[in-house]
Amino acid sequence: MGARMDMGFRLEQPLAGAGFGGRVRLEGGAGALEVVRAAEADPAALPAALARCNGVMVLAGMEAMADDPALLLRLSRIFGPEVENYRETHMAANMVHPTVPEIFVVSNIPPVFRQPPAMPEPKLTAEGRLPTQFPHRRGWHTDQSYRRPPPDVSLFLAVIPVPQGQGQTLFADCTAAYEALPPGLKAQVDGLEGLHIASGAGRKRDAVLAGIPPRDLAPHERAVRQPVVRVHPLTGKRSLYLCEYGQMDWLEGPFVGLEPGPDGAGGRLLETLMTHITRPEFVYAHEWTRGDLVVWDNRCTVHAATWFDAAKEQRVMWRTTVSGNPGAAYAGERKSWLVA
Ligand SMILES: O=C(O)CCC(=O)C(=O)O
Ligand SMILES: [Fe+2]
Repeated sequence: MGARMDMGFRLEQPLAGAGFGGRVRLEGGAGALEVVRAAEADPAALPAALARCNGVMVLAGMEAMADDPALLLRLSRIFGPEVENYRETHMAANMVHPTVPEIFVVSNIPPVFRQPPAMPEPKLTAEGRLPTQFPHRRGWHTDQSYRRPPPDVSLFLAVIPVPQGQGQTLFADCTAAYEALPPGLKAQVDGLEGLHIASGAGRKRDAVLAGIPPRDLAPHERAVRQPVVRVHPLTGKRSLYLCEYGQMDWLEGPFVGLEPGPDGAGGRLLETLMTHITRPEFVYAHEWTRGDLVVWDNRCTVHAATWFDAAKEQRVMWRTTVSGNPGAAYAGERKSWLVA
């Protein structure tokens, strides 16, 4: 289905092979500069399109951003008032773009050297497909959910993608997943809070299972409570807000008030919910082409990276993170993650 929007943007929904998401094109086949200018002339258009397609939007043909990274920054500002400056937030310097500190570089080559996730075991599903459902697929998360307030939107540009068939990014629609919950589970998650924490804090599931003694955490590193059901500030829709093994507190959580730990009732509930969220009908797998820009809404989707052959292939992706409109649940809060 195609729908004409203002300023010559056209939104085609849903994304190929998925039940949600959309592709946005500027009529006339123009490149990144024209897209940025059109977006700035009508700043509500692209955020409205993102909301309309439940939080994942693809803009192809943005390769000019790789030569002019300021264009990515300008487009990011359309999605919210604050674009994170990774130098100011003390991200390791090798992961930050040298001249545009709002760009976080996800890459397996120098100076970043970030390795892809492991290949799932087994490599394919019983039907011979790319595994996407948790727990066969691991690594599902929403960006920086260990912060209060958490960020709203991420933009991810393929500067140097790997060949298709590997290095995909997977997305799941947490709004549709919430709506499809059986009534009993829906009642159980309403009002429930998750305990989110960065994986480096030593409380991910693997660390707890391995019996690694917990270390003392500074206030800005501690787990934060997040509502399991969030209300989107633009659409009013409810969606599930959760991560799995790497970004929840598996020592004291993953849920407030439920039996903690990997074998507790809370852990079992989290596994049930993540398995539900990542059911095939809620998932989209993006195969990257150079110049693709994918915009996702961290308030109502989760995503996961996939394996690629890092011994053979080079992958360079640029991410920006936009915040400032987390919704009424966070009104007036100071940032939990700033060093006091
Ligand atoms: O590398 C990918 O495909 C996804 C990386 C990711 O999760 C992120 O940058 O937020
Ligand atoms: Fe991410």
